[in-house]
Amino acid sequence: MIPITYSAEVAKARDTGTPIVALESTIITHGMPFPQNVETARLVEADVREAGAIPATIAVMSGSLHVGLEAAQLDALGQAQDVAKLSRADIAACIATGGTGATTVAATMIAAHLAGIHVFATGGIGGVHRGAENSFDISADLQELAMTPVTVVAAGAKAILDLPKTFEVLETLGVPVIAYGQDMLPAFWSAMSDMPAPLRMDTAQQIADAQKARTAMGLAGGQLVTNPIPADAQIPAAELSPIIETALAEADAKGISAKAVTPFLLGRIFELTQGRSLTANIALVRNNARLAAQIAIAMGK
Ligand code: PSU
Ligand code: MN
Repeated sequence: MIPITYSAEVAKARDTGTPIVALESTIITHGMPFPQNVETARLVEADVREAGAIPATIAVMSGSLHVGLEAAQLDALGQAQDVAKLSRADIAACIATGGTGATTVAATMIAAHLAGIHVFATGGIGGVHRGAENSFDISADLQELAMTPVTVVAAGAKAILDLPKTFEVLETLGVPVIAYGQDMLPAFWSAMSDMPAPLRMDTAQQIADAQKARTAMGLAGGQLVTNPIPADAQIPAAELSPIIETALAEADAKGISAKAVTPFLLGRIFELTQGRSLTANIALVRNNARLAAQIAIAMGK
C-alpha cells in the first residue's frame, strides 16, 4: 500500500469512526483564482464540519499523498505555481517522482477509496467536451465513476461540456446518475437543464443505501449525485450560453487542448461574467459539501 499522510482531524475521525467527506484540490489550483480559491476551500471544509462530518481535502505534496490538509498546507497549495493537474493517468507518477499535484475528480476518487472514504463533494465533474467527435476529449472522471466505489456529489457536469453526450456515456458505463430532489438534471451554474434525470432521490439515506446496494451486488463503481445550485445563486442557462460559446470559440482559436481546456474555459467565463460565475461556483460547491456530509453520515447508519 502507498503511504497516506492524514491531517490531524482526519486521523482522529478515522479512529473514532466519524464520517468523512473527501474534497478535491484541482478546483483550488486550476478552477478558481487566488485568494477566492483558498477562502472557498476553507468555507467548504467548515460546511462539512458544521453538517457533522470531517473534511479531507486531497492532494499530492512533494511526493506524499495527503488525505486532509492542515491549514498551512491548504494556503501553500492555493498559492503554489505550476502545480500539476492529476488524474488516474499521472497520480502514481507524481508520487513516484516526488512531485506536487492537485487531484481532479478521478484522482480524488482513487485516493478517497484508498483511504476508505465513500463520499466526495466537488463543483462539477468533467465529461464529454463539445466537439469530442473530433478531439476525443472525454474526461477520465467518467470512467472513474464506473470503476471506483465513491459517491460523488456535484452540481451536474460543467455546462461548458456537451451535457447530452456526457450523460449518454455515463449510462453506457453503468454509472447511476441521481438528481437530488428534482426530476430534471441540473446544469452546474443553472438549477435546471432540459434533460430528465435517469434517477431521482429525495433523501441522503436513499443515496447512501443505493451505494451500499451496489457494493453488496458486486457492482464496481460509484454514483453521481447531481445537486442543483441554490436558486438564488444560479445564472440562467439562456444568459450563460452565449458567454460559453464565446469562451469555447476563443479556446478553439488559441488551440487550447487536453488538460488546459477546462481551466481556460472557467477562467474566461469568470472574466466574461465579471466574476458572477465564480460566486455561483462557490455557492454550488458549498451546497454539495453539505449534502455530501449528510450522505456520509447516512452511510454510517
Ligand atoms: N469543478 C469545478 N471546477 C473545477 C473542476 C471541477 O467547479 O476546476 C475540475 C475537476 O477537478 C474535474 C476537472 O475533475 O475539472 C475536469 O478536468 P478535465 O475536463 O480536464 O478532465
Ligand atoms: Mn480532457
